[in-house]
Amino acid sequence: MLRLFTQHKVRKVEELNGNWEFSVDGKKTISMPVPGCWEQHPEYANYRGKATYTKKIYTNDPSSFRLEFKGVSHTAEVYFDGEKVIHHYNAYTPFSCIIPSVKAGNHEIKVVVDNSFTQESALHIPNDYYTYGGLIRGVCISPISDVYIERIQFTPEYKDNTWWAKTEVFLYNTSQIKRKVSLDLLLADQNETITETIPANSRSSLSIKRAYPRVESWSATAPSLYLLQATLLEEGKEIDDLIERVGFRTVEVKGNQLYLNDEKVFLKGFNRHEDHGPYGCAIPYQLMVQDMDIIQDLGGNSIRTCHYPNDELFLDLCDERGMLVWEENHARGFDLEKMQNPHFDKQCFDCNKEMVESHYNHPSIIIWGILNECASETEIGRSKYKKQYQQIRAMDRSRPLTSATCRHFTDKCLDLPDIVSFNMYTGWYQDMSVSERHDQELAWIEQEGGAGKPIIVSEFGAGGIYGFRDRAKSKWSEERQREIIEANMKVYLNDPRIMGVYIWQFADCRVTEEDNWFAVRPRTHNNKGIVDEYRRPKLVYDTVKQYFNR
Ligand code: ADA
Repeated sequence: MLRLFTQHKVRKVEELNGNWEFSVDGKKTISMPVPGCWEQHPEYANYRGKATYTKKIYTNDPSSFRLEFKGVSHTAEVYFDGEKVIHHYNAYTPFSCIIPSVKAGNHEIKVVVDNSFTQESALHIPNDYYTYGGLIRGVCISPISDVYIERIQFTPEYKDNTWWAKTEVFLYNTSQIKRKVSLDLLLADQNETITETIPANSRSSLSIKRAYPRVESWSATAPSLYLLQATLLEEGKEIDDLIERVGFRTVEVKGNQLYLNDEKVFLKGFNRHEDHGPYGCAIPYQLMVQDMDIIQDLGGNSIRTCHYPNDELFLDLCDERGMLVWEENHARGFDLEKMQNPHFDKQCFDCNKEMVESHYNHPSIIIWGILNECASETEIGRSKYKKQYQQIRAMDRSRPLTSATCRHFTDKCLDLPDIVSFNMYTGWYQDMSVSERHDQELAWIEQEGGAGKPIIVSEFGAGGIYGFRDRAKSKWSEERQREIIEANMKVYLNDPRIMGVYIWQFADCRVTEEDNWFAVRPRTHNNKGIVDEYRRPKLVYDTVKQYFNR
């Protein structure tokens, strides 16, 4: 299952999930499930390097094919019948390629996957989360017309007491002749047809903007969703289609507050890594649902996809549950030296483009975030932040932008985002009064470019090792974790100057041994979860539930 709804009726899409051949050395071959992380196999639990996945397919009809990967961790070299068809870096964004003129018969797809830490990998580095290996999200293939729909972008707007929306459909004519096509759009029982002649070997976008007087809003409490069906025809024959699922909602910053459909929201959130015990980052759908159920049981209404774009399947679930999402690009804790890796800028820009283009239509995503705790205290860092904010704003003006900083009192970028967010570990990394430190932080934000903006405490928390109970409430005990988190929630949840909090973190997650992370992370895990990596609740669970449900 790639999505929670059917995306095609005309285009025949075959999912390639299931067993693939897997080999590290080219000699020994085993069967490996896709989606999945190779770390789930006892022999590869700690393997970091290259591996090859292979899948045989058969087609009756000669055609061009579109091959899509929802996520490969972290670098993919894809071959079709031995010929390289695409290279992709970054585990957390989907990518696809067109394979032209495939003959009928048997064919082979081979993916050389690499999760090594090398100079060429600027974003996947030893870190306080684990870079797994494998085809971690779904794969699909489909015969594709030489004129087809690449993607749809749906932007709702509320005007004159009714919902409107702009629908942009991006088409690609890969043939060598111009093509006269018509596009049928169906949304909420309202139909439109647009005709267009697309020049040879070129892209084109068609757009319409119209009112939808009878639709219901999408909101956290009533997340109404609608299927937007785009069908492409040539001489009356259906040649391609794409179905998106959309919601009518607006997100706006007004003064120092965030509004969803003109209603002020306070974000009671969790930072959630895609990591779940033996499954690694390839979380099965039913466990995604369990995470959602737990977060809603705790009274959470928002999830921050720390620190990378999430699986579309999970975002579909957030759309259905009315869960408000801060989705962010792939970055955690890059100092200036790491931000100056020669591959850094391009890998960030590629990630931002793929994140916004592939996730634009999710109504649940209300905030785009970038560059968690990177070198925003430097002029060079500032120029990189500024370029990335500009890049995302050029792609999407319908959502506010933010970035979680830890460069307290030195950050040079607070004037750039729409929302100011900061990470604070009072009581864990620094022992002082929560309210005093909080007042210091807000006073500094006020002076340094954040005045008048919405403010989010994007991370606060403490470590608690599941099962470690201690009368002395020493650090790492569940008792101390509960005590620190309660002291922080008491301050933040009663401060009208902030419009949201995200607890660090929802669940424990595996971290890398490299760069000595093991030395500061007992069990080689980040143990700040409210639940552990198997979703077993810690003492703090009921305290969080009590405060978030007040
Ligand atoms: C930082 C970082 C998180 C995590 C956290 C911690 O704020 O953004 O990814 O590493 O610290 O657990 O210390």
